[in-house]
Amino acid sequence: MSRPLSDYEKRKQISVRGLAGVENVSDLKKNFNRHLHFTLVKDRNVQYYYEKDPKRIYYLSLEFYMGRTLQNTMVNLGLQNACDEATYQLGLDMEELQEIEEDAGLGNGGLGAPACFLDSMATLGLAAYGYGIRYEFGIFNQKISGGWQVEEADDWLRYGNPWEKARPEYMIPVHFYGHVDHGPDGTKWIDTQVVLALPYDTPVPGYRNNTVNTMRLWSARAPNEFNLKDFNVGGYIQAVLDRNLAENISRVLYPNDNFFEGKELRLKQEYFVVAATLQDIIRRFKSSKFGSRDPVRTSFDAFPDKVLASPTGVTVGRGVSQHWLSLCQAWEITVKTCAYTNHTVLPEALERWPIHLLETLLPRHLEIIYEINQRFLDVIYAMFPGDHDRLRRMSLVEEGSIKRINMAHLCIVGSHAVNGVARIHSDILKKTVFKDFYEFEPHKFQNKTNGITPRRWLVLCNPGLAEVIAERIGEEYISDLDHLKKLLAFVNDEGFIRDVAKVKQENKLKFSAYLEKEYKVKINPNSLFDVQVKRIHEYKRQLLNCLHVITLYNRIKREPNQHFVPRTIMIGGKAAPGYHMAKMIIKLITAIGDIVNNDPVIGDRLKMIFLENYRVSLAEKVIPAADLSEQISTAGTEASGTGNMKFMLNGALTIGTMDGANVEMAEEAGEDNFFIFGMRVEDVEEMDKKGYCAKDYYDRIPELKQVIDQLSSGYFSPKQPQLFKDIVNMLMNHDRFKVFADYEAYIKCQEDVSALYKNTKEWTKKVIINIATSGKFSSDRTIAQYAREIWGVEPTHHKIPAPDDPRE
Ligand code: GLG
Repeated sequence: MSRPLSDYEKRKQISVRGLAGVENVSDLKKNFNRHLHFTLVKDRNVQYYYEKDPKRIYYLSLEFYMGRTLQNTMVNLGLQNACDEATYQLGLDMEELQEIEEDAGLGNGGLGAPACFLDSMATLGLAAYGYGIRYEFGIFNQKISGGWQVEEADDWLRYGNPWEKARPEYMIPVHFYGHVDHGPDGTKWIDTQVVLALPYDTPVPGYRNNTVNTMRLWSARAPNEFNLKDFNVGGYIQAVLDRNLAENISRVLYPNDNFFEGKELRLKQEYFVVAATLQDIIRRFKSSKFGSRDPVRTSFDAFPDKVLASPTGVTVGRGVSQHWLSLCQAWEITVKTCAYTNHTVLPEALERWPIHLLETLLPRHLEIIYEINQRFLDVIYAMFPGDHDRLRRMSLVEEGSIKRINMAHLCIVGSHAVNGVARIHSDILKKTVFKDFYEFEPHKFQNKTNGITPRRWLVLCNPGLAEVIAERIGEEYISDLDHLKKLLAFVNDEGFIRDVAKVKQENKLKFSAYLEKEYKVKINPNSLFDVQVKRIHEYKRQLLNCLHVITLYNRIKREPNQHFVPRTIMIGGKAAPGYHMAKMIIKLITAIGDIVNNDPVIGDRLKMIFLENYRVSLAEKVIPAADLSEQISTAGTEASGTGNMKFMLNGALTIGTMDGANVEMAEEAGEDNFFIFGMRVEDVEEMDKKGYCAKDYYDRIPELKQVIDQLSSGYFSPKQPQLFKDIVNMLMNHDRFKVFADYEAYIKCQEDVSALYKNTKEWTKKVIINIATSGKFSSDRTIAQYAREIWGVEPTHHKIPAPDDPRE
């Protein structure tokens, strides 16, 4: 008796008889692979990395300010022209389509750096992963109403997100609360509440190298049994509703820039991303050739050779008990694996978590932190016997009315490398903020000056400029920005000067048309476009800019028949919703605009515009149109800045203080091609010792006095004369950022700007020199340095075969 046919065999018989139609095995195989690759995004890179098993780079960040993805994808895949043409033939307008996409606003501003880094890591062929949180609501949308900022929720996922792919198969549990049991068979963290971390993957394509990396963002999900354990009648509905509580973890981005708000939900977010990511990393490590799936026998010795995590926070904990390592071993691996990048020195921005929050949320971790601190301080004490003050300064635990954990200290102790983000910033870390730590372990301290990706910040946003550059030096500069140096040969080339000036003029016209269409404001496209776009913060000194605008206004009013170089000052940026002074600054900017823009004596010689809802997609429009870039923070306060670099690359000249990356930008361009003014860090330190007295400047400088008196008397707020008293009071009596001290130098420097602007040719020459010397500020250079000097990997530049390559 023959065995019954299997279903497969039956189907095969049917298909042999031709009943199954046109099935073609090779087509199906192809479609299956395409589906795997394009729909399920099971990328061959994953396979590639699995086979080669290179050292993986894990870039952890609470913020990935990505902006839009469509055009970036087309640029990096080399599809832009084809897509333009195809949509055109279909009767569609590509630019219109692009405008429909929502910005992925999962960041606060300055920290656009992580987004640029993902692009560069893929372009350099590194096996890198971005890990963060998939906030359901990104940075709020800013509306201006009656001159005030109003926040609106950023419901960016409302219409879905075509770029992401959920990966429920890699869901990971994260534990919170509970308590610690020091029982006879070891220490256990028990009775915890579990939240699931559901990963969403977004592809990160490199620039024309067929590499696609992954950005994995975690979303919080309540487990099915959430709060259901002891429900009674009626409890069930409540338990289901309460699932929201757990899922709130990934609900919303905290909208602070350079400010620490010690909220429990924020601590949960930080632990959530780190705990989920670490488990994911360890899972990947164990499924590699070096790991073993059997936890008892897993050797973690190779872990630091295969894994590098670059977090802005550090955690340890469950790994220890789950994976059979001693605390000593675990700590050694942690230090070898982690590298810490610091992004600010402002004390109010550094995280110091109250002990009581950690005690309830992460009791076992707090114990381990105490243990780490004890062992660390023992070493310090052995090195500096009797130096109790040093112990107090360096301790991870700060005593005081509220006991706190200093997270920066924990990061330094827990990493093998610590870096700042511009040379001056890294120096300040060594000299002041982390001085004791530098004395203890000088070898850990490094600098990695920030950079930006030339793909988004030139090719994508300024195609006109990219084109005239390519006409002279070819396209190599797009993946090796140092090639821009070749443009120095064209500084006196009449044709090139004309082309560069023409592109700028076209960008200005385009932006003017955009402002008129979207915001109904008319500006003079022949005026000098003077732009300050960044978060609104006292240290960035938008107020200094305001004082200049009012000074210009007063000068025109005083001598209306004099010649003035027409200017349009544009300021844009979001204020943290709880930051009163920043919100007042926005109101002041709009109030000055109301007076200046409507004064018939002024005409179109001076305009002050507030750019509403500044975000990545608006930056892509305004930066290529700018003549002058304002980078005017008090020396020593802006760690690096990255907007400054975007302007330089797009042919704006910079007016700036010797702060952050400005210092290196001026060095590259030559100080003659840069408008530098104001106090240096040393001057600021001097002044701090002597004491800063705003009133001295007010008394001594008549134009400054006039401006301040106008603000106090309600000249710019006639209906509410008292409106700006808080600002005046701050400037006069407790200005941490010493606006008046730089006023005179700033005004003088702005006069130089206007004088040069009259001579288009000389201006454009300096523009060309700036573009030509901006190569250092490519994030490709930044990432190559991180790779070689901290992460211990070599950029490859390799190009892997394309998915439908016949060789595959
Ligand atoms: C910080 C700093 C910036 C820096 C950025 C990226 O304030 O100066 O460029 O990080 O390193 N909060 C920020 O934006």
